[in-house]
Amino acid sequence: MAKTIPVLEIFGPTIQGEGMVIGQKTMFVRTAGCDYSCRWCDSAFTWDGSAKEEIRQMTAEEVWHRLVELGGDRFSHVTISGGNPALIKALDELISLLKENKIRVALETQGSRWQDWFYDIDDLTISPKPPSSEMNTDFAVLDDIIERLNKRGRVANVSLKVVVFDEKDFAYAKFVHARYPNIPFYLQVGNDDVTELDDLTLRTKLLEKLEWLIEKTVQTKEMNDARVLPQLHALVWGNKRGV
Ligand code: MET
Repeated sequence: MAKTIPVLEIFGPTIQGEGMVIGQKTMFVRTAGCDYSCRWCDSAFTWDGSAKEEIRQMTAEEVWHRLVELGGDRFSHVTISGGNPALIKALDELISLLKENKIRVALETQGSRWQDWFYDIDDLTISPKPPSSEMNTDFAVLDDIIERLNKRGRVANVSLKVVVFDEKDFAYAKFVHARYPNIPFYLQVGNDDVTELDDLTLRTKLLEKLEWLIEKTVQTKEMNDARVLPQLHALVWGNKRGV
């Protein structure tokens, strides 16, 4: 029997709003299930049980058919996010199928689990979580992940991204960047207001936080090679799901 993937949503084409390929036109596949429960998670429905009726166990072929049904020939890039997609070994078949169809594949994970298919991801964003998440980073696991990718010469396909809400998070970001100095490093403005429905209010708050994060970064010598980004999707569409 074909292996299945727990899928919560498939949508697009849209653009990637975050990280190393910000602005890239892409489709999204969001998997269910996470080993984390970040305090400010913007996709808590992937792990808190609130959307469990929406989870579909899908084969790689079924996911591909749905992507084509939605996107037709208007996409060449697919982003797999979650939840933590790195919990799902069975994603190997989907990744192979996408590549057979000349689709570039991006994936977002917190770096708490290794999968051999990490080697096949074109744009792999590893996003260890800072103190404000109330999660603890297992640096032995993260060291192992980065070492494997380094040994295979995957640096051009990988980035680290740390979301920053406050001073403690910024100190954590400095620590992570210094620990893996050869990996392209992104700082991202945190969104505290994942329930804010007024887009204008949200935009104003997020832009103020962006200004703060830029100021911190320009004043910090350890961040000379860092890139600071907002969540473009939050600025454009607010907290709406499926965009
Ligand atoms: N868990 C993944 C990450 O930390 C996917 C996005 S978080 C909702 O990057």
